[in-house]
Amino acid sequence: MSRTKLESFPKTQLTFGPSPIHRLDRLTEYLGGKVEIWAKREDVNSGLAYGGNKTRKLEYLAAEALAQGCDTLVSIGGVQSNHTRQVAAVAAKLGLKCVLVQEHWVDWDEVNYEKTGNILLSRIMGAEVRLDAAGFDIGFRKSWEEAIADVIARGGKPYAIPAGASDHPLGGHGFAGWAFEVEDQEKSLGFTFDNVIVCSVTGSTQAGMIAGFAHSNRAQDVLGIDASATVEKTWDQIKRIASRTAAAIDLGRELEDSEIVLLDGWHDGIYGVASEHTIAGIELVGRLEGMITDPVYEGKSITALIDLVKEGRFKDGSRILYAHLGGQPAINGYSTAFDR
Ligand code: 5PA
Repeated sequence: MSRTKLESFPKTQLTFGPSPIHRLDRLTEYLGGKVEIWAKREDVNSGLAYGGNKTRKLEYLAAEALAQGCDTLVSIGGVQSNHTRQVAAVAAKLGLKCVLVQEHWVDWDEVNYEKTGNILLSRIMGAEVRLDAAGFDIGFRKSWEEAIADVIARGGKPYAIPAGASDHPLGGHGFAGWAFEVEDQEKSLGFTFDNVIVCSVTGSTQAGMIAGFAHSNRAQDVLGIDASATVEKTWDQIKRIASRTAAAIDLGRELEDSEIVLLDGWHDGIYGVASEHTIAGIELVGRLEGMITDPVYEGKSITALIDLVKEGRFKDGSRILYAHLGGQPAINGYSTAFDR
């Protein structure tokens, strides 16, 4: 059975435990009250530098890094990557060194973009931050391979973590566990959610959920909201990681293409920049719920959720679970988006 198999993989505890689920009462009411909106909060899942979805994924990768005797975590992301900030926090917590390649994924011309938010936090936590001119791409990069080679040349033992901790044999495990955790929480709540809404870019968050929920044939109820604007690439990556994770935790069958649902209407045509519509969604949820979402990821997925409810995608009486994956520190680099 998948769950027992997942539990057999070593894990380093980095989160507080199960992340909380709560009802978004005022957003539910605002949207007519017929569809209930709930949130599961990865943005408050850990005490490590604001947590987020990567902290949960990294529980498995960190265990492997420690078992292999590695002394340096090496990873990559954009300048305002939440992932690299979480890698820096995990390295600090475990007493490891950290080298981060921060690429120019977003053309966002704000004075402090390369100084505030996530990158500032990574610097505070002692990571060696390397700025790189390369643009957005979720694939493997030369700069990352060079950073790994540099650690070896210095006599260190690197543990290589790809973008978003995604395209890695253990990348999907954290969110397969999330699916099982939701099923436990559903038992206490006394109902099951009809759909999950989740933002996707490098793919292992949704892929893990798919691998976990597939054991009870609910994978297709996970609605991925693409924020990469390279939708086919992200879909392929989700499929690959979901299949790999499903095999690793003994799902016992192949995944169907129909189980990987990635909606492409909310990426605003570009990674890392939000449209007026997305900014309005962020403000709406901030004003109704005091819940903060960012312009790169969660603002796009919460706006999708709002639009989908308004479009009548969910039948009356449905309960929708919004996976809040964190990402708030990046907002500090986007103040001008809210200057209206
Ligand atoms: C990120 C990713 P996946 O990459 O697993 O699909 O998750 C998408 C996502 N929400 C959703 C938030 C807040 C995220 O940070 N961030 C990346 C980063 O470098 O931070 C991997 C892209």
